[in-house]
Amino acid sequence: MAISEYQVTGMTCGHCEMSVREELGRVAGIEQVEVSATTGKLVVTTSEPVDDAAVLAAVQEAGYRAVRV
Ligand SMILES: [Cu+2]
Repeated sequence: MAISEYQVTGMTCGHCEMSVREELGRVAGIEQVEVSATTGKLVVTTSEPVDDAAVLAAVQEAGYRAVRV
C-alpha cells in the first residue's frame, strides 16, 4: 500500500471533488481517494503500484490539472 499526494487546480465545489473521485475510481489499483476542492489537496491510497501519469491523466479527464507534491 502506498500513499501519493497531488495538488489539483481548478476545483471549486463538491461536484468537482466528485468528478475527480469518479475518474480516479476507474484507475486500477486505487483503493482510496481523499480530495478537497478547498485546498486542492488530493491524496491517493493504492493497493498496488500506480503510475503518477495514470493519476494525472484521470484528473485531467475530470477537467482539472494536478501535479505530484
Ligand atoms: Cu465544482
